[in-house]
Amino acid sequence: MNFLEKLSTATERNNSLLCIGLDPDPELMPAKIDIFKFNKAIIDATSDLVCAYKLNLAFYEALGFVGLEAMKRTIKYVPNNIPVIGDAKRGDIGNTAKAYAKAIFDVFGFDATTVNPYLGFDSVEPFIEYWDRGIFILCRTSNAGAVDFQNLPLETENKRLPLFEIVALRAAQWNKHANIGLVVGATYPEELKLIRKNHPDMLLLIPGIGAQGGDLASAVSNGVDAQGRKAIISSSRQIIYASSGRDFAQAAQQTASSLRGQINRYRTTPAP
Ligand code: OMP
Repeated sequence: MNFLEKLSTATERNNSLLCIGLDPDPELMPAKIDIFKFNKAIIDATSDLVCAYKLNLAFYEALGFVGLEAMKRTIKYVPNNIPVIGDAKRGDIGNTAKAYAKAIFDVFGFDATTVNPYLGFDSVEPFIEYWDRGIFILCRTSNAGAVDFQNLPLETENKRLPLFEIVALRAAQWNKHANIGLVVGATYPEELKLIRKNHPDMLLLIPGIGAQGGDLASAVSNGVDAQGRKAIISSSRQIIYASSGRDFAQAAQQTASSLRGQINRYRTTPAP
C-alpha cells in the first residue's frame, strides 16, 4: 500500500482524521520511562483512534543514538496499516536532498515526510520521486514568526500574492505523482480557509491545536474538503502529556478519543 492508500484505509477503519504526534520530551514524560516504552504504550492505547502518527525527528535526534534507536523501533512498532509521518522539515541542494530522502524513506522507513521548500524545486524533487510516499510542503506554519516571510506579498504570473499562496501554487504544479500535501497551521484559520478554497483537492496536514491554542472547530471546518476529508489534524503535547503520571497512556487514549469525536462532529459542519 502506498502512503495515500494507507492513510485513507486508516481514516475509514478508525473513522478518524486525528494524527498523534509522538514528540518525546524527557522534561514532560513520566520519570524513568524509556522512550520506546512510552511510545509503545501510547500506540497500544490509541491505534484504533488515529489516521496516522507523526514523529518529529528533532525530539529523537536531541537524545542522540538512544533517541534514534527508539525512533526506529517506534516506526517498526506502529501497525503496518497506519501511516507514519517523519516530521523532518528537510530542504537542501539536490544531491543533499537526495541523501535526506534516502535516510527518511529507505533507512528509517517513514511513509511520509515534511519538507521545507525554501530552496526550490530541485530541493523537493528527490522526495517527490518516492511516488509511493507522502510529501508535505511547509506552506503556512503555525508559529508567530511565520509572518516574517510567509505573508510577504510577491509578484508572480502578473499576480500579487503572499508567499505562502505562491508555495501552494508551486506545490500543486509539482504534484505530478499526486503525492504532495501542504502543511498549514491551525493557528491561522483565515489562511487555512484560503488555501482550502484555492486547492479543493489538496491533502492538508494541520498542526497547532492543543498546546499552541489553535481552534479545533475552525481548523476542521476550514481544513477539510467538500467530502469532509483530505485533512490530517495533528496534535502532540495535548495528547501524549495529558497526564504526567503512570496513567499517561490511559489519559492519552481519553484525550484522543474525545478529539476524534469532536473532529468528526466538525467535519460535517460547513466552514463559517
Ligand atoms: P504540539 O504543539 O505539541 O501539538 O506539536 C506540534 C507538532 O507539529 C510539532 O512536532 C511541530 O514541530 C509540528 N508543526 C507545528 O507545530 N507547526 C507547523 O507549522 C508545522 C509542524 C509540522 O510540520 O508538523
